[in-house]
Amino acid sequence: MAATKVNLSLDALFDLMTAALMASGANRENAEATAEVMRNADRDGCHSHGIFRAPGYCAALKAKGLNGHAAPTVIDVAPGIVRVNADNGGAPLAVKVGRPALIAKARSQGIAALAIGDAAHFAALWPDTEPLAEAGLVAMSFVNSRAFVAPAGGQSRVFGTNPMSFAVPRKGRPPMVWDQASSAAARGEIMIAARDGHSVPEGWGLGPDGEATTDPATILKGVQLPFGGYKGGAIAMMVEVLSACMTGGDTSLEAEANYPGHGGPSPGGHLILAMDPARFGQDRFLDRIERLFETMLADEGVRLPGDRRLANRARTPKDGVDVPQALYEQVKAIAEA
Ligand code: NDP
Ligand code: PYC
Repeated sequence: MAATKVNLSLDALFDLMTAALMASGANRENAEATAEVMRNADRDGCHSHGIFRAPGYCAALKAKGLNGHAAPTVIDVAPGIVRVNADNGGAPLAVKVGRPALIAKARSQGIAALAIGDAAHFAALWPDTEPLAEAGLVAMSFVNSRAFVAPAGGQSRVFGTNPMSFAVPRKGRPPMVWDQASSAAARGEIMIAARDGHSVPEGWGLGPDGEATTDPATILKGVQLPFGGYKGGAIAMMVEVLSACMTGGDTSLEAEANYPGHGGPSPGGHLILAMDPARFGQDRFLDRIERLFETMLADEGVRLPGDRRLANRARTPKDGVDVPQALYEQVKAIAEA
């Protein structure tokens, strides 16, 4: 039976999550930065990283596993590298604070990196890259989390679900942005399947006994698998190196070992790259991108990544977002406590 839903406007969703985060110990600046990213995830139809994550953020704040009064600082490390010391706060505020310096460096150097080693990332990644592409830059973002995923061929947890995002500016249109886990599925999708009593496709994970299973609760106790066998496994490893080892953040294994078990995010590594096509001398860049996409789309059955998200974005300001009643009551109770 389908769960009862409550329909919320985007503003009501934002206010509810901001109130819950503040009631859990965040100041307004930290709460609003995090609530904005969750609201935008639900707005765009990415429900595994919308209000679904609010109870986890609140639990981490209450347990002091996440600094709700974080004051991220920007450090100019090198001509092409900016670092944000995130003060063990949430990634959304750290990224927001570091973005202007990243854009300035990418424009002056052609390519630049933003390194964050002590922020808790519990969100979708496209909010990291989309604003950079809106500023005319090609962007990539990489983040690790706790150890949930086995290397290809293995059965032991080594990697996070290690997502990455890629964004390209377009001529007269919103940027093309893709954003995906390097596991066969985001953990959030498996958690939602377990909550709603659905099975999941084969290939998403193994049980604690190492046997393949389609039962989400068993996979959550066991291990997730990379997408596409050894190819996804290599990407998971690359994301681990770029996000954790290049920034000094915890690897997913270290994050797991240090995890206090509050159910929310743990600090880890996060790297964002930005490239300026103009500084690469590519004055026909936007036209060539359009030609590439036109050719792709001429093939029936092809769509661009991000198109589903943009369609939801056009719809939800009018239609609002449906939130499971139990989740709504949970977040409301936190906000009113
Ligand atoms: P999905 O598999 O749902 O989507 C991955 C990408 O593929 C999206 O850009 C999507 O675009 C695109 N896509 C889907 N179907 C098609 C198609 N038929 N043709 C072309 N493109 C397509 O994402 P995941 O489940 O892997 O990840 C969901 C979210 O979870 C992401 O936002 C990710 O950042 C987040 N996440 C966060 C983690 C963290 O540690 N913070 C860890 C893991 C995941 P569209 O959206 O338009 O469908
Ligand atoms: O959905 O895989 C996931 C995830 C991990 C950390 C945050 N989201």
